[in-house]
Amino acid sequence: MLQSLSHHFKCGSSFGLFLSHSLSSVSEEDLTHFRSFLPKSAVLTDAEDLIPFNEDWLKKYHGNSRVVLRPKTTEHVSKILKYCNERRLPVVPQGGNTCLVGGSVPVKDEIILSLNSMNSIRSFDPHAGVLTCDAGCVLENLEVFLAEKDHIMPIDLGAKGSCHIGGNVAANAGGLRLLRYGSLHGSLLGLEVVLADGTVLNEMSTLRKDNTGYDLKQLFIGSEGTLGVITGVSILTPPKSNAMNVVFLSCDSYDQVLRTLEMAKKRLGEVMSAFEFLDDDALGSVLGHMSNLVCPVEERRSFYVVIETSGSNKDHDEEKLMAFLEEVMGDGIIADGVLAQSETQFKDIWALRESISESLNKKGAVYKYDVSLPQSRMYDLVEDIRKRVGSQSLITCGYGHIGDGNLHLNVVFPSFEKKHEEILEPFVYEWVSKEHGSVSAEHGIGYMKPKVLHHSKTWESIRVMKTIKDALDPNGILNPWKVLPEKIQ
Ligand code: FAD
Ligand code: 2HG
Ligand code: ZN
Repeated sequence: MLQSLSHHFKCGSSFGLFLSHSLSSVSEEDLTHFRSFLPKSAVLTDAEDLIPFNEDWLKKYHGNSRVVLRPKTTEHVSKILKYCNERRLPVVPQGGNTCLVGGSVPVKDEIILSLNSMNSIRSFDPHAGVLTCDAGCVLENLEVFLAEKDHIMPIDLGAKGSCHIGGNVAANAGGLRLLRYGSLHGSLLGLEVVLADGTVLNEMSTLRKDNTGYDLKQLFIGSEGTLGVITGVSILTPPKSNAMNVVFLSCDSYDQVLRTLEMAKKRLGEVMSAFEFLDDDALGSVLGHMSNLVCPVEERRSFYVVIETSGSNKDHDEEKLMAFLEEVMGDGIIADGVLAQSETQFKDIWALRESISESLNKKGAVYKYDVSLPQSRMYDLVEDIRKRVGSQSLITCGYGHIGDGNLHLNVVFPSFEKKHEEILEPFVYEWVSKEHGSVSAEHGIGYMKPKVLHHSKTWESIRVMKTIKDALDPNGILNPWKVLPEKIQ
């Protein structure tokens, strides 16, 4: 029998006052109501069934929800939210649950609203390259669909087999192709969003240009489920490139990685579609985890770079790439390098880069810091953390989207413990703040970082964010305790 409880939490207002939202817990009557309009399979209450929804990918955050709702239509979502808003029932929207900052799981016993039954492709316009689909479509499925139409998704990431396009939008995920195709703020053309009170906001434009009033969809990109539930997405997809190349290079110092980047920007310019780096600890972790992969270069070095080119003319691109490789190798910037000679090699090189997270997750409790920094200072943070942590961590490594100024610092301990966290935080955030970087480059704020949001945003900006949150979700039912800090100055 479910008990009706009442949670109270405080939220700051622009005047330094604290408003208290009173939230309820799900009762038997609520479940009966949900079952009255949702199919039987759309209301999960069995404890076993709930486990994967209550736990995040890192196994760092654990919620205690007693019900997962799996709506099949936008109308279902609207009815659920209208009811929850009236009953003050808190709701966590959930996509593929691959969030790395604890945003996709409940903090307490919030209702989990899973979008995984809303996964239809709505339309594809081959002339404009515009795809419209439900928010619960898995990213990889969209890629497969588009491949047949000679198009690609403008976003790609290691979690593509599980993450939803709606989750990508809600997180404003960056990933491996941002360097070429820009952020979702540019490629997203429209959204369908259900607001906290059940209102369906139809912003499903397929137009590239539309300056009529405020561009409301932008508000929901990166809002992490706190402003509305995304149910539909309209996105601009680029044509598939005829010529794709990938190279794996090794370097002895971080300075050489930077010089390679500088050279690649000059020499590969318009054909470069990704520039990623990893250190030898990151590579060692993947090689230890994926027995089918080998180090592409003969000798292990301190750093590696993955560069991808995509263009329309194979000969032209290869000529450019070879000239670039000769230059960086001739100048001694690169120690060794491999150009993928087959589709398999191409995939294997990308698998090395994309599997780093998964391999580290298998080793222990991973503390992740996803930061934007001036490229010249990026690896100093990894070195400083190595010194600070000493032999206490199992692995400390750095990798990421260096072409976009985005470092992933990962520190692995045997378990999640306060004493480990205290070695790393607030040190990392203060370090990043001093360099005028961002404490979250692409993974968002979630439940992990509301307290450190002020390191990258002014209190004036945070107060405006709170004003927007209060306007769209006055009862605070959408993803409570996420993104905005409890106390606002
Ligand atoms: P979830 O994890 O389910 O949710 C993410 C957030 O969005 C939560 O706050 C949730 O409440 C909210 N949300 C989800 N769906 C909706 C919706 N329909 N409406 C409103 N709110 C919603 N991120 C990057 O930026 N770049 C990367 O390269 C990258 N690589 C990754 C690799 C791995 C192996 C993993 C595990 C994660 C990676 N991530 C990366 C992190 C993560 O942001 C992405 O995987 C993805 O964008 C999350 O999508 P999801 O569907 O799993 O969303
Ligand atoms: C990546 O770029 C992802 O591989 C995950 O953003 C980074 O796990 C991480 O820290
Ligand atoms: Zn990343």
